Amino acid sequence: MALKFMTAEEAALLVKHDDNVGFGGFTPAGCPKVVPAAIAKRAEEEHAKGNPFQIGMFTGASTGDSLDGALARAKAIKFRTPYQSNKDLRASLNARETQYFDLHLSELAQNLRYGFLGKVNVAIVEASDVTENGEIVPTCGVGIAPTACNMADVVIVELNDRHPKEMRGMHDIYEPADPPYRREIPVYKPSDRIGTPYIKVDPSKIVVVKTSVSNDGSPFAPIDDVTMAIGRNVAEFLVNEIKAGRLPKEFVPLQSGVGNVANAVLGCMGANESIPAFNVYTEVIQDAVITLMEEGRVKFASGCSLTVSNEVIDKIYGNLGFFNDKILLRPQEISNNPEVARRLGLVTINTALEADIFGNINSTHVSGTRMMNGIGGSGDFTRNGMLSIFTTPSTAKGGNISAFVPMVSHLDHSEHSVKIIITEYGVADLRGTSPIQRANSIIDNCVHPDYQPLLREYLNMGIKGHTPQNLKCCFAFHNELAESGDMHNVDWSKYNK
Ligand code: 0RQ
Repeated sequence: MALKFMTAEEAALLVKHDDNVGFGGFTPAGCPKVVPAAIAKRAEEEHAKGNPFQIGMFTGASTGDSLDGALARAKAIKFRTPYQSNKDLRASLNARETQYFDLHLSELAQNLRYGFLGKVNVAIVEASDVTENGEIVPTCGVGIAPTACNMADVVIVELNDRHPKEMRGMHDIYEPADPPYRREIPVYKPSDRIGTPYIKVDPSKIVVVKTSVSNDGSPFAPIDDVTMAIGRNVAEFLVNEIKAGRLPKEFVPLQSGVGNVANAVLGCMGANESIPAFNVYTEVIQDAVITLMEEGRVKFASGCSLTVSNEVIDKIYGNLGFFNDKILLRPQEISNNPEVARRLGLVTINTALEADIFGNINSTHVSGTRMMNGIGGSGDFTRNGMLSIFTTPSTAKGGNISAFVPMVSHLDHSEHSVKIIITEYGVADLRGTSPIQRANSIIDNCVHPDYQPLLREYLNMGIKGHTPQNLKCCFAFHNELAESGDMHNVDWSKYNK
């Protein structure tokens, strides 16, 4: 059957006010661009006429500015889940104009199928190829695209010729059966293929919009001394774990979060000859992984997206013969799957916004109230990996904020899941330690020297019980930040009355 072709503006008319839309892609990689921008324009036109126009949004994770940014600025988002990182969207949800709920990334697709989140009316996905029998080959990010396409009444495909048809084979599309029929997910090593190289849908649901636009890129900031020191500390810690026999000498697959710290950690691991060439089983494959692959230090990378610079994506597409059997892109339900993370025994490395001295982590809420990005995949991996590591610079905002506080102002990862914390100063190994031992280890090894005396005083206030939290003082760091803009100014006597 012949496919239907449309312009982005015509396709945008297929989306109605109050529809729920599932978008393909993961981070800016592989997200649709021209149709969301056309929907945003349409929303502005409807609003100008006094008509309501808002959609519910399911995405893989964060997206590009032409998706989250454009729709947020057009005030076209009724609700949004999961992870986001766009400044205009962040402002909108912190103003509570957009209703946002944060989910573990592995859970979204199944929650959609279970019917927990309502209908998916329309799917909008980017593809490198689409065939008349309904085979859709994604581009450099998958996300929730398979589930969104299967559930939607209408599937709008942005066929983007920036991505070659020859990348067919780089994806492994698989949706597990739902309970009570689910079986094990048969991924036993990162390179295992368990699905198809395309998403298959009824071709009568498909409309195609031809495009030729690059991913919205966000180049990484240069790696500074603090980030580099964190990277070195992680690499040295892992070498010691291998030497001590707690990590197998063949090593285990690595998951690393997104951003500069992750890139620095990977760079330092690649440079450390005591770590054998390794596999990556993660959600976001970044530039550093591709460099290490070329150097023979990374053998295989399974992820949900190639979140790389446009320069690196061109390099991959220009040398598919080399990369095609070393990279596999999966739906986030599989890349982030708890069962697979536990089976493969991942070393997981994610970044905290703040941690408390007892080992609890806040990854999402600034001062307990303002949403930063969301939990993303950090919970999927932290809870289920073999060895979960959190990294953070010891301070933020020029030193006025200590990343370590008496009690986190919001909890994402509890003391029960967090095994190791690493800053530029060193490593706190929390395995097999009691709350007071954890606190001493974190203060001695990770906390910035400016804040060590204050936190030691906190521990020595004479509070009884298993975990010596002083409920009168535990948010003094946050209160002082709000009042004077500097956590250095904490004076315990002001609170401990
Ligand atoms: O502010 O942007 O104004 O400079 O937070 O901090 O140090 O640049 O670190 O970019 O790696 O982000 C936790 C947010 C860290 C991220 C978080 C301020 C700081 C700066 C950013 P500026 P950095 P990063 C894979 C796994 C959750 C999801 C996850 C994240 C800005 O890593 O979203 O792990 N993680 N996903 O100044 C106030 C504090 C602060 C603070 C830092 N305590 N209070 N502001 N900042 N600490 C990804 C996916 O799932 C897709």
